Amino acid sequence: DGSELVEVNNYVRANQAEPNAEMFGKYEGRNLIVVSLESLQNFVINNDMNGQEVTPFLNSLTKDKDTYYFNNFYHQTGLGKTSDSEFIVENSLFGLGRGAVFFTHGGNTYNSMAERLGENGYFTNVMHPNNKSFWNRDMIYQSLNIQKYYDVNSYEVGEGEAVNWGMKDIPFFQQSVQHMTEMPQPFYSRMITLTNHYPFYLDPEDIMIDEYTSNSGTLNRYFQTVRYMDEAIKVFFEDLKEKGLYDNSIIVMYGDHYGISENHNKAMAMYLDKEAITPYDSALLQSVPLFIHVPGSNDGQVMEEVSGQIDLRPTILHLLGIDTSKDMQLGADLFSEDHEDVVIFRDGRVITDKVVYASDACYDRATGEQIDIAVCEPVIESATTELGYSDAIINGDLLRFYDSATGNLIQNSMK
Ligand code: GP9
Ligand code: MN
Repeated sequence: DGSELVEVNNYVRANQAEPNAEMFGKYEGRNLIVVSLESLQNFVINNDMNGQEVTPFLNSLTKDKDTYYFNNFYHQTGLGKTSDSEFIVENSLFGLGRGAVFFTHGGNTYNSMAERLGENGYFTNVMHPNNKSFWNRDMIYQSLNIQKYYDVNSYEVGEGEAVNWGMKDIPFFQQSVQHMTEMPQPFYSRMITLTNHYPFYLDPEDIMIDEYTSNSGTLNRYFQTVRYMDEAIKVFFEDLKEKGLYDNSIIVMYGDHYGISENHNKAMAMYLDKEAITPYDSALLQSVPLFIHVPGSNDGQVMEEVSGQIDLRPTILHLLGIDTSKDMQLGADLFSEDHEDVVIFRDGRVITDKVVYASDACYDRATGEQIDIAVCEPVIESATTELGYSDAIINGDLLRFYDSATGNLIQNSMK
């Protein structure tokens, strides 16, 4: 009810992170490209597989003068997989503990990142070569105020250009850049790749590295589809440059969720040279890479802040000079001094710079040793609070009663 909204609002206001004054608005007016990298986990970055580099292009970005690479960033998705990551990024709220919020609460009122950008003159769109109703996207994109969805009908999928779940990433990126040349600027395009999806098959002509050799065909092939996706991103950057879209854009790329589940722990342990994968290891393996690539910034760094997908909305909007101080967000700007080193998973696990809480046990972050559960109590409590508030907002459709322009609660909700 309304009193719940009052409580959530008080919590959000009290925990807000001040934007970094130097970064706020630094890239105002640029196009925004956000790329969801299917199933990409951080363990492949700057790593090799039987002596072969898995992600040469992304590795070069980790050392690039125009790229902030976050190596301690985590996905926070649940059963909604890709759609959960979309939801988290757009709203800076969690998905739900059961089912996919895209299906169950697609008709709610939201104050999405797309809505904010639209109010600020952006042409907002999503690009993804799948059927428009998959994950209920066509419905919820209306609630998220996304102006156009470039679904599979916006692409020409030629002979041999589809694998696994649909269109291959290279032609997808090429045709997407073509669409971008025809968009009004500034635009916000959120792109969702598809090739690096379970079961991770490729046509022979797209294979660039060998399979790994373990008892898991899934993990063995994963390196190959990741390698293909890396190539596709390289082609994407080249195309943006060629079409004159590169210099005036910000490109944010992140892994949407894990690709290798715990069913493949034995093979993962072998690859990572460990005896076994513990709950502590599993939690840390949920790290996905985040790249914030800002052409011309000359400020590229490796960022070690513990963080998650929920932090993207405020981070991005602040770079573009859009105020979020009235918004109902649970994440915090990654460039803010106030950003805390903590990430909460949808299933209640928590990682900070000091501890990992997983499987009802508390671990020392640095050593992986199990420690007294009392050390984890404060973070367990704040995880319960934040997940509870997020659920309250979604289950009660509470943003109906919130005027995000003024930060006022709408009186109806007080009855
Ligand atoms: C489907 C694509 C993959 O359109 O986003 O979905 P996933 O299975 O990863 O949630
Ligand atoms: Mn996905």
